[in-house]
Amino acid sequence: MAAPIFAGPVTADMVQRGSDIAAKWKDTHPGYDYERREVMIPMRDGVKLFTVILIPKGASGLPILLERTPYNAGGFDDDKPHLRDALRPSKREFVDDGYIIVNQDVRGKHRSEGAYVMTRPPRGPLNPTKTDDTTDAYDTIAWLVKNVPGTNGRVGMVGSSYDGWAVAMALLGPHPALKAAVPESPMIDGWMGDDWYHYGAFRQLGMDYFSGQMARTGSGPRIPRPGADDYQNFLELGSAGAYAERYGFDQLPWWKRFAAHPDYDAFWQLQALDRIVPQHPSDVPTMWLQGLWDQEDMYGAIHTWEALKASGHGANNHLVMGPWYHSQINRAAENLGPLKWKGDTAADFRHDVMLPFFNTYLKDRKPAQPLPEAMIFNAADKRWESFSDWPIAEKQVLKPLYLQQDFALGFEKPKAGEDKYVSDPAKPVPFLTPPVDGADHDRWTTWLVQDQRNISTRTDVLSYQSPVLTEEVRVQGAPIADLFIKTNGSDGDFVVKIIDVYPPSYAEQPELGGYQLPISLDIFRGRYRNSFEKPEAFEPGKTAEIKFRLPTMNYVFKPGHRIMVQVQSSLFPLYDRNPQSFVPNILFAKPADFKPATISILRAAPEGSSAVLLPVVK
Ligand code: PG9
Repeated sequence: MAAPIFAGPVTADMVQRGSDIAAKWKDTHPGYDYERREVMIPMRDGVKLFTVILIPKGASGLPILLERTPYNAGGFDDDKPHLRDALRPSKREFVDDGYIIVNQDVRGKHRSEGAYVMTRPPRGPLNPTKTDDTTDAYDTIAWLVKNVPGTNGRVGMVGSSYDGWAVAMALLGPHPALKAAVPESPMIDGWMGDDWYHYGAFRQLGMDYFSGQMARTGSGPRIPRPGADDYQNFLELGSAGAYAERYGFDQLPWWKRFAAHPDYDAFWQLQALDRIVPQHPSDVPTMWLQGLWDQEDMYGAIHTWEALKASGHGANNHLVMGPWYHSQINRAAENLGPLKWKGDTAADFRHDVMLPFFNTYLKDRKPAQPLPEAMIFNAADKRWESFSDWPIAEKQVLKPLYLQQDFALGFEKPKAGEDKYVSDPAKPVPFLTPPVDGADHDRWTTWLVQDQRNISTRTDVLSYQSPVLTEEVRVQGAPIADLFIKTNGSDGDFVVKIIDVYPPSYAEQPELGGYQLPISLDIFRGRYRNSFEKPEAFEPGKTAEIKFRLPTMNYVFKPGHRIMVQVQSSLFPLYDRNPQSFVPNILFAKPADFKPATISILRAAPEGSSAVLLPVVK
């Protein structure tokens, strides 16, 4: 017999007739050492931006540290009673020292109102509205100094990458309360050498960013992958345009603008901040900071700083280059891949240099040492070096290191001769050993220090090597790749790498024996060799010069090591394949356009000798 159902009295309080969701929940934060305010700050056009303000309890006379971001200003732990635990570790030094921390969503992202535009160009021909991220930063700072309790009325701005771009934008017309700024790895010129292209070669692995950022106001999806290996996924789909079409990118207005401008035309030039910032130089003390192996924004900080210095604004602008991958300044940095440093180079730098830099202008506290013009890590000696005039022009010569017969490398000019390889778009050179997973953070952030032995024996990679060094070769500055080539294709890419080859056995760190460590590398799309705006086909059989600047080095090739230079024609699938036959827009190259090409590197030609011009110092 079934047990009787208990049928005691049902009282009214047992029954929920509405919803179990609180009518109006108010956080109670017992024991918190800070107050969290969420406000909508009105901009001059009435649009309101979502802003999180974190005020230490009892704040009085504290400066504000502001970061503007498209990456969800409110998206950090708020269940931690101590502010230093709630925030990213990179803000800890500032919390400990006494700062009010403010994060804001840029227009149209996450909880901010308004329309989102990808790295919205400054007001002008590309942005006919009355607002941009200069005015939004200005209006935000004006509101903060008026409305936030406990401040001393001074604001500093910080942020990496997109957020670093937002700092650079604020500097185009800063509010008077903005007293110091640190753009970290800022995205500055998306065509020349930051996120989207490098010298015209498209970084197609970044396409997930397009959907992630612009499919929704919040976070968007990653592009679905048919297989686990992005080398195969991208190869099978053909061109970046075919990839975009398959995954519905025509829904993204940005993709349409982007894809219509593969060349360095007005669309790119009018948003290149290394051109624009020096036209509107500010008096705000600014530290332009980036990583020496920054796999995303290697170009922006140093080029903007150099342009400011060249136009006479070096006095309030400083350059910092750390031994870091992209944004590693905000993470632990005891090592970069297999390269080990003495201590946490990021935390130490933030504590010993960046915080004192802000404190100088936001708290009138004199630093122990004034910040030099440039501070650049020397990864060979594993220490920071300070420069009062970078690069040390009078001590530096650009010394050609020639590609020589039998794949030797040396400072003596070679005799005529050439080395050939077949670049086959059906078998592009991988930038990372496959399988490649574009979402693998560890491999992505360290690919620039990956051992190049993985590809140096390929027949389509030319590896030139110096004898074992008997004396150190010290380099400080930006090297230049200068190749004289012939190809039977009508287009082609050129990758040049400067590599430190470790001794075959290396007792200090045995796993580095024979390691081929890239110190500086980049890719150049050959059609832009004469003009970035007007691409030109190669003429088969005619010598062409491919000359481009490589990333800056502050390094010592030590006795016992060798210097290597590698030349190849693809870095796949990070960069899209060059079809090697000239088409109007490589993004939309058709399968039949992709053709193998035989490429000759002329060691010496009447026009010149192929070399890497090294910034050697005595
Ligand atoms: N490198 C990223 C990015 C910046 C700007 C535009 C697109 C991408 C970033 O880390 O924010």
